Amino acid sequence: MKVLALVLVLVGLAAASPSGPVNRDITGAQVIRVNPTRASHLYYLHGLFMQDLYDFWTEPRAVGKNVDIMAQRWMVPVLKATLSKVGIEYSVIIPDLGDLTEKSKIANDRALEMAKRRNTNAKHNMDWTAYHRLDDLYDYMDYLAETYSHIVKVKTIGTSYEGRDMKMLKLSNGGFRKPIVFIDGGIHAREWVSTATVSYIMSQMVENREDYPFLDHVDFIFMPTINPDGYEYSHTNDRYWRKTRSKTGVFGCKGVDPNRNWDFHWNEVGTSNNPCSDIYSGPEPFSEIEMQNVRDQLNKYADRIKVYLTFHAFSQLWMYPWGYTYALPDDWVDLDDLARDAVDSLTAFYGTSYEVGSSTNTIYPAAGGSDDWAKGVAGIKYTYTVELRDTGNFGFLLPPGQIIPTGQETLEAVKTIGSFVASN
Ligand code: 0X9
Ligand code: ZN
Repeated sequence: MKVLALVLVLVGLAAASPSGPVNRDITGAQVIRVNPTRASHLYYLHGLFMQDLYDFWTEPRAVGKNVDIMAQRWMVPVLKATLSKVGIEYSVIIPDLGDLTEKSKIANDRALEMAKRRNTNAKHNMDWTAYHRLDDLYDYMDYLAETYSHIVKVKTIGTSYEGRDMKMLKLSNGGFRKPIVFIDGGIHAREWVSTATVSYIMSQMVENREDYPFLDHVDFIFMPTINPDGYEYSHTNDRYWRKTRSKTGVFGCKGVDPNRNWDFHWNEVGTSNNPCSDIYSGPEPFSEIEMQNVRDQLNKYADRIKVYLTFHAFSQLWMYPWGYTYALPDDWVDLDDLARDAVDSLTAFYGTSYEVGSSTNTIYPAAGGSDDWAKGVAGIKYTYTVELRDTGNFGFLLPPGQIIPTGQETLEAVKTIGSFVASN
């Protein structure tokens, strides 16, 4: 009897987890915006964040910076009461996340349908008016390889936990051992605009090669989604899925935060040992096959990669290491200078503003990120994590109409980086 009771408690706990074993129920869930106006608020919110009871869409960063917290329906009153008790003001920015998510799915499905109808290319359905599924992206990469075979190679660098291909596109117009800019996206499944932006930049640079003269001196490697299982799952089951889909622990909770899984100061700070947490670092460093695969490519080209860019969403931040400590790398001024030049180009396009700084000092300490590993272990000097649009109005549900503007302005930043590498 006691055993049965324990099992029931454990099952209950698992279901209560924000990133629990089955689809998280977002019916009636709310996103609550909090503005910490004192250091004590920040401290309190950080404690709440580490409890893993809620899904923090933006994490406590600094006094005066909004924190957006998603609470499932049954936790909403608890969160509101907690905040009121400690005197932190809040407002509800999404009153029914289930409803909004459904509407946004309908809008994206319609946009996909229209894209398909407009399309005249027999080989692929890809465009940037909607968020596409993995198949469309991969068909497009294969199409680029076939159509631009003199400058493009597409390779499957391995498979994911669930057996999906992991495709990488190399753009090179020849030459011997040119410097490389390596760009990835989609490490966090729900950050769809990241995958879309990387594929947009890839598409522009391949299909309009002559507009990018730095390509005579620099090669590019693109991996638009390095967490394909998570990406697909966020389309089919849980729009807010962040992690990989590996089976790791008790309660049937799945997945590891792939950006806590890299073997550099692994699990030291800003991570969780709870397999149900969205920031679970994994049972060991590089437990995730997808991160092993990307690591192997970064290692393979390490001596030629001058810049590593990894795209996330959202908050509009251009960040450099370190993520595991408040200390800055010795050469932080170089990284800061290039980041500011890139952001100036980005902002000049549509006026979108970005913050620049080291990730710990800009958001929060979090160890085990790919950016830290790329610099600290692979020895790549310029490594950046970029949080794309927006600052929270739409958050993860950035409307498809913003994909192209986001892609255009980010391409400006990448052009600045490409020119920098070409002339150094
Ligand atoms: O926490 C993360 O992994 C990134 N933010 S997100 O909201 N997209 O999840 C920031 C990572 C910054 N880099 C490191 N901490 N190394
Ligand atoms: Zn992310």
